Amino acid sequence: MSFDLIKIREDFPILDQQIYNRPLIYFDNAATTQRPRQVIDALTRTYSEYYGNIHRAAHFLADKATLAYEETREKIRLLINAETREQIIFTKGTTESINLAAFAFGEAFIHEGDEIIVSEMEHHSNIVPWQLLAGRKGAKIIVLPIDDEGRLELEKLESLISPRTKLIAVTHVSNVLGTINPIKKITAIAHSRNVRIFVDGAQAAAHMHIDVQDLDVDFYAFSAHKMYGPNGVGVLYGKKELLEQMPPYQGGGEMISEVKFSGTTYNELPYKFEAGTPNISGVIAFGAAIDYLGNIGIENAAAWEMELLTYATNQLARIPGFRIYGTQVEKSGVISFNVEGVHFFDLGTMLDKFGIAVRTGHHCADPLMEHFGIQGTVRASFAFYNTKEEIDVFVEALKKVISMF
Ligand code: 7TS
Repeated sequence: MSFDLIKIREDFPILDQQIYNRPLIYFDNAATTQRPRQVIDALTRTYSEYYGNIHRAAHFLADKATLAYEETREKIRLLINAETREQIIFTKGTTESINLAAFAFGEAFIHEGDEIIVSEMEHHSNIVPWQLLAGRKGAKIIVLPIDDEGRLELEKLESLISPRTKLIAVTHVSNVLGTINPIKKITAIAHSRNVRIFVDGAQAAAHMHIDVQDLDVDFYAFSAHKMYGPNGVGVLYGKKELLEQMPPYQGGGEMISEVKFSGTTYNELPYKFEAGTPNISGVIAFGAAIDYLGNIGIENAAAWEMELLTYATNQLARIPGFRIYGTQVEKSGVISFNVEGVHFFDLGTMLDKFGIAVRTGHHCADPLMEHFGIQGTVRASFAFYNTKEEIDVFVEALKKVISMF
C-alpha cells in the first residue's frame, strides 16, 4: 500500500469517536462517505472569507466565489476527461442529474412508442425518472435482466434493442452487488444501433478513474457526497450536441439570456441547466475533495479497497449460512449479505450496538431484491480509510450476533 493509513484517518475527524463505548467502524460508505478536514475547512473558509452570489455581481466577494466555483468545474472536467467545461452541469446530486437528463432528453428526443432500456440492478433513482418520462410521453421501459451472480445478461442486450429504442440507462457500479459493469462494451453495442447511453456513476466516481471520452458515454452522473465531498452537490456530464438540443429543466435566474413576455431566450451551456442560486460553498468544497482524492491517488484508494474486499469476503464466506449477493469478479468494495435464520434488520441493529455502521434494507433497489426473492440485505461498504483491523472486529461481532439467534 502506497499511502499512510494512520495519517489518512487523522484527516477524518468523525472517524475518531466511540459509539456505545466502542470505536466507530464506518462501513456505510456506499450510502455516503465521510469528509476530510480539508473539505470541512474549505466550506468554513468559503463562508468566512469569500462568500457571495456567483456569476452576477461585480464585487470582490462575488468575483472570488465565482472563480472558486468555476475552478471546481474545471477540476471535474479534468477528473472525468470531459471535452469542455460547458458539459459539466452542477446539480444537487445524482438523483437530480438523472431527473434533469430524463426530463430534458425526453422532451427533445422521446416520442410515443419509443423504448428505454433500464437494467434490473438499478437504484430507484435510475428507474423512476425514466418511468415518469415514459408515462409523460407514452414510451415503454424495457428491462435488461441480470443473472444470479449479479452480472448483466449482456448477450440479451442486442435482442432487446429495437428500432424504437432511444436510450439505455445503466449503472457503472451496483450499490448492492458491487458489480462493475462493462460500460465501454455496452456503449459500443448501443452506439452501433444508434441508441444513446446514460450512465449512473454514483458508486463509481470515487473508486475508479473515469474517462468519459474513452467510455464514449452520452451522459454520466455522480454525487459529491459519495466522493468525500459535501452533500447537496452533484454533476451531470453530457455530450455537447445532445445538451445543446435539450430544453431547460428548470426556469429561473442564471439560465436565461433575455427574458421578455413576448418570449425568453436561454443562456449558453452549462448555465442553461443551472437555474437559481446553486450550492456555492458545496461546489467550492467539492473542489477540495477532488484535490484530496487526487493526492491519495484514486488507483491507490481502489487497490486498498480491493484488498479490504478480498480480506473480508474470505473471512465472511466461512460463516455457516452466510450468503453474499454479487459474486462477480469485477466488483467494488461492497458486500451485501444475509445469514440464514437471522433477519437483516436484526443483524444491522445489533452490529450498531458494537459501534459498526452498516446499511440494511432494500437499498433503493426493489427490482434487484425481487430478482433474488428477498426483502433486503445487510450491506458493508468500504472506503480507503477503512482497515483490516476493523474488518476483524466486524467479523467477530457478526459471529457473536449470529450466536445470539
Ligand atoms: N445511483 C446509485 C447507484 C446510488 O447508489 C445512489 C445512492 C444514487 C443513484 C442516488 O444518489 P443521490 O446522491 O442522489 O442520493 N445510493 C445510496 C445507497 O446505496 N444507500 O444510500 C444511498
